[in-house]
Amino acid sequence: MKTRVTELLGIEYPIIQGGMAWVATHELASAVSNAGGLGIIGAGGAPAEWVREQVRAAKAETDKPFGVNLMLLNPEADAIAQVLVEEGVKVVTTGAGNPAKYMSMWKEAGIKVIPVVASVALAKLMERGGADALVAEGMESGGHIGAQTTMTLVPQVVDAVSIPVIAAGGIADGRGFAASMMLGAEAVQMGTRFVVANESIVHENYKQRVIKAKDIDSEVTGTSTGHPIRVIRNKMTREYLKMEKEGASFEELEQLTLGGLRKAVVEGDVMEGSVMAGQSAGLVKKEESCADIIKDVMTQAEKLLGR
Ligand code: TUI
Repeated sequence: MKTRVTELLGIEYPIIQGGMAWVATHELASAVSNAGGLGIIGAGGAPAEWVREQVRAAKAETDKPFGVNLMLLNPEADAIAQVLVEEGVKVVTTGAGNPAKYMSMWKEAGIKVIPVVASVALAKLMERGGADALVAEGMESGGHIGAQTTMTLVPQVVDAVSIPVIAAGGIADGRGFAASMMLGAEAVQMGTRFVVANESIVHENYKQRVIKAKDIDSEVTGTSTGHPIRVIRNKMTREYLKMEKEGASFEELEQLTLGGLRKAVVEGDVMEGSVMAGQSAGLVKKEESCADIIKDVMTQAEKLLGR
């Protein structure tokens, strides 16, 4: 399936993998790229030198294009932005902020820049700043989220810009893919479905928690602190939401989630850790290879779209 996004990135299928902190390592990114999508290494809150090593490892594992996601709240964001240029990374996505200050440096280096946006305002700003495409991410996504849903955000962003738009948030199968195309998107970004991939290095407990998740198991912490984070319900979220209701301070709430993603991904503590996942967790049924995930999504989507 050819779109402006497959042409821009030189990939076979218009599927990109979310740049998930702790989860999106070179193992996952190279597997998605080798399967014909765009794999992405998630810098998350990691140091710049970790990102450099990850990029080098991915280069050794695939000849296909892959990208890196720079999470803009990372204290080493400036250094990472530089590492991406030094290592010749071809595609960069950004999250949780406005990447304007890095844009000219990346464009001069020939990097394709794809900011993740959660509003029409930032989408327009990014197009004016030279972005090559955008990921429009609805609040169905896991992790740090905006306020709009995918169903309403994607067509509004599509109407507001002329660069290609990639839909994200709540997409985990061919139906979500086909719906995204109907909304005017030219690719999708999926995170949660790839969390449970064979090649994903997350703890088995994390994968099983995503697979077992029902529709109503998705919660948002941090609404009161201005950092809304979508996770799967557990002991931590029950305590967090109770304390939030009782008017706990920012510091008290932060204490509950500090290091929580690492605890869940690395240690497999899915009761007290932060099990970040999108609302699509309820659609994710089994662990399989990245190649099988992409094949399944594309087969179902092509049938629905009549191609
Ligand atoms: O970035 C994400 N999702 C994430 S980042 C993350 S790591 C983290 N962990 C703990 C606390 C905070 C972050 C986990 N999940 N998605 C992309 C995304 N970007 N969603 C929403 C936004 C966004 C929100 C506001 C982008 C820009 C923005 O404002 C820009 C401005 O104008 O400053």
